[in-house]
Amino acid sequence: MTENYSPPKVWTWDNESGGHFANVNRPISGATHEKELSVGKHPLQLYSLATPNGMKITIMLEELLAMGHDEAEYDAWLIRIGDGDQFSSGFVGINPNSKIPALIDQSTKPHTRVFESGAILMYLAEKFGALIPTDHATRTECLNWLFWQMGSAPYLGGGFGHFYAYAPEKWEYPINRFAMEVKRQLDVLDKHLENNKMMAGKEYSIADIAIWAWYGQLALGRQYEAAEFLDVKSYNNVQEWAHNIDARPEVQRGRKVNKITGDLEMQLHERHHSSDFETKTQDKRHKENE
Ligand SMILES: N[C@@H](CCC(=O)N[C@@H](CS)C(=O)NCC(=O)O)C(=O)O
Repeated sequence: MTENYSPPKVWTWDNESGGHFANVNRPISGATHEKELSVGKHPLQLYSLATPNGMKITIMLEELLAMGHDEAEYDAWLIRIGDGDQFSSGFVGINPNSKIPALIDQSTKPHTRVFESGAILMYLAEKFGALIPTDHATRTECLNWLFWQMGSAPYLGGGFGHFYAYAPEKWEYPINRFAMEVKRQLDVLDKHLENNKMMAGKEYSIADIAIWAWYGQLALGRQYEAAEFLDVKSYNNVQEWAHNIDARPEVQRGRKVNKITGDLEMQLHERHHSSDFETKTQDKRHKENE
């Protein structure tokens, strides 16, 4: 970024703009290469990576399975977005927007494709009649917060996270602007959670799963190494809610699926069977290869 930049009349694509993800970002959509997606035997086929958006879905699926919904059995295939897997012809066929997560439900005829993490959470909640309140008023409150998350997190990830952690240099203006907004959002959550145990009231729901994946993890110090900068510990109600959700075994399992960074015992690159958590995390794989 140059000082005193004045935009040209017509924007043109500068391949060398720098920063994380510059190699996969393009101003055009569509496939860059022909490649079919792998398909497993379970009803649900998930194509994803354990980013906050990806982990919402694996947490939801682990919650559904723990409740006894066997039809929520899933194969989780790894999409390495840093390598451009989201631009394969197969992936673009199920999500023309080339972003993880994307899901195929093979139990319907014809198969159903679902993309956008909020839409996937709603699809699964409605399909199984779980983790979404049934009375209209509480359901509406759940959807208020689910859509709040979908609209708000781009300021956290694409705004604050990008400029604080990923941009080629630290620029004060965007960091200030997005830090202010993220702190305002944390305050919105903190005030709501003062009088509500969970986002939609008393019961844990898809709104909690969606918001926890972004803001809960931020509060727990797992995002952008920004815990001190944003003083996340000062949001006491968010802290309590985030720790409560983090303690759920289903959340702990869901966090591991399609994870390719961090501690080896937390990384389950692909999940095809519930026993994979015991036998196929990367620490076990490394031991096998020793
Ligand atoms: N609104 C979408 C956002 C999905 C999204 O941004 N996914 C990112 C990873 S968290 C991605 O796939 N990025 C790849 C790319 O931009 O090429 C959702 O919630 O599903």
